[in-house]
Amino acid sequence: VPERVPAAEQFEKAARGDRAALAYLISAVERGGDLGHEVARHATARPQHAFTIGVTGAGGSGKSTLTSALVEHMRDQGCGVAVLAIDPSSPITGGAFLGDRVRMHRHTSDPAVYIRSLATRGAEGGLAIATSRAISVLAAAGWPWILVETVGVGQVDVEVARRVDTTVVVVTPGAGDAVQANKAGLLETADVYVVNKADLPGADQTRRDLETTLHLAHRRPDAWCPPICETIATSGAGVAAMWGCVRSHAEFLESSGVLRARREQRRRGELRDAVLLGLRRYADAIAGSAQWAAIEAEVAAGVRDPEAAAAELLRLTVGVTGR
Ligand SMILES: Nc1nc2c(ncn2[C@@H]2O[C@H](COP(=O)(O)OP(=O)(O)OP(=O)(O)O)[C@@H](O)[C@H]2O)c(=O)[nH]1
Ligand SMILES: [Mg+2]
Repeated sequence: VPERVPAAEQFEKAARGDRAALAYLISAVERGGDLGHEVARHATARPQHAFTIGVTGAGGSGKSTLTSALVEHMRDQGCGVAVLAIDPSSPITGGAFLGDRVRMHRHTSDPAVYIRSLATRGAEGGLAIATSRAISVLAAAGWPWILVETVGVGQVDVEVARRVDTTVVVVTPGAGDAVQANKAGLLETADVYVVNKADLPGADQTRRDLETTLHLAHRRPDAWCPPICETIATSGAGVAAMWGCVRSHAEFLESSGVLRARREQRRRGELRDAVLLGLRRYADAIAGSAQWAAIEAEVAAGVRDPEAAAAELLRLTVGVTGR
């Protein structure tokens, strides 16, 4: 672990390719606290020119294999790329990440590839906020392309998936993935669909299911029509075409102004998250006060409406005069 040096200096080192400095900065924002906030402030102040791509889908759909194949393809194209593997499954052992590591191994000696996992669901504000901050650090350290692998079946994971510019949703043949992803609201988030494991039977049916879903869906306000790619991640087949789809979407975002709007929207969301987090902490801090205890006792006794009591507490403590 590098010693405590100012964040600005760590960023200079990280931008020159110092892996330890980069790891230190990401760990800092992952943990949060004063140092994490200092690092996040520096990251925001630095120039950032990264484009972020999320790869999401159900467990076992081939996201890691696909990400690895994509990294290989991007390297052939001369792109430097950082990979964030978001693994909420096991904060203790790192679970699936170890498996990912093995497949990613061939990239680890390449100075233009950086791979890192985030597993701390317990970090302040949760995984989605940690993801945004880690992305910001990577961008501020000069990484031009950032891939984020998430398991995208739960609501929280969909939240994480929304922290990127282009969202790639991976489904597999025959598993009812398309339906499942649709239920989770993931298909609405998708900018590019990938039917991975196209070597297995049922790939055509899955493509048709997706086309039907797309056809039935409301027209997107941004007028982008998400393409459907087929890949065999294990052999790399279809990965070049998929990269082409991602590039097309990136160009669309840029030329239409949607990129700017989306990023602004995302930052608004981050502000809201931070305010909510602050309010929650504040509420925890004052929960033991006499004022709180008195009102709480009335609510507990059933003589006072909880909502009205909450409004009163907010007015008295934060000065909020909501409903
Ligand atoms: N037949 C076939 N198998 C594949 C393909 N892509 C990945 N697999 C296999 O599917 C399994 C899961 O692949 P992963 O890349 O670990 O999937 P994942 O979505 O990252 O899994 P989690 O991170 O655990 O959610 C592995 O055994 C892969 O070798 C493919 O295109 N065809
Ligand atoms: Mg994986």
